[in-house]
Amino acid sequence: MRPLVILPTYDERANLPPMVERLLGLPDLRVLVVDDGSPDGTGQVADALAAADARVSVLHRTGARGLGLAYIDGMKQALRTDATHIIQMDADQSFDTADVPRLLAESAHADLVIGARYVAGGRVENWQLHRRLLSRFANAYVRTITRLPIDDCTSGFRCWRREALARMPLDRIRSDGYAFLVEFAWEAVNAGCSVAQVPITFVERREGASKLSGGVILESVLLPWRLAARPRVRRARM
Ligand SMILES: Nc1nc2c(ncn2[C@@H]2O[C@H](COP(=O)(O)OP(=O)(O)OP(=O)(O)O)[C@@H](O)[C@H]2O)c(=O)[nH]1
Ligand SMILES: [Mg+2]
Repeated sequence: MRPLVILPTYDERANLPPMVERLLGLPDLRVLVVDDGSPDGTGQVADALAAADARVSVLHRTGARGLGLAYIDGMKQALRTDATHIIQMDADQSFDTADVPRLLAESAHADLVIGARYVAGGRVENWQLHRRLLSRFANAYVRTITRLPIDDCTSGFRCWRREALARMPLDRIRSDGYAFLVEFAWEAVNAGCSVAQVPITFVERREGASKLSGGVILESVLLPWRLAARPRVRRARM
């Protein structure tokens, strides 16, 4: 098993070093940081981490920034390596690196494994009531409109089997932020990927600022309707 963790970063200079250090404590794991020219110098912090350890590499993006664009470029780069599993994870320490082995173990049974808050055993800590309600509502809203059979489709903690990710239409996924996560999950189900969820505990970030904006929310409100109207392919299961 040769897992690679993609960490998208925008102004995460305080969060990145401790996250990378913990990830490198896990066996056989490599890290790809995808930075979008963070004004706070996270890109240089990432370069220093890469210079200190060959298991870390950095993709410096230029041009339009965005979580979705960063992930697409990071995934393409990951697929050019010999990684067997590709893991998506926020770089803000909201997810516990100690859960990575649990997602990897479950990926023996599923093409896509989601670290999920809204399943039995899953938890959210330190989130203000309005963020909790927004996130729960968003998931119920998406499920109702798109019939996506996933309890936590806005979680940014996911593990892909390489073969499954390689078959995803990466250039077709255009949305950003939470909408990107929803659209990607929808495309995975539509492509016949098997999806599993493992319960995780999510902790609100302690360092740095959220990038959640009105635009991100509006895009997420509209996306499920676009997905509901999108033709379903229903290919054979992978
Ligand atoms: N490369 C890149 N990374 C981004 C961009 N926007 C957000 N990120 C990263 O994506 C991850 C999730 O972003 P957050 O700001 O934590 O968004 P969130 O989790 O929805 O918001 P919080 O609940 O406040 O944490 C973090 O690692 C961010 O640094 C971007 O435009 N480019
Ligand atoms: Mg976050």
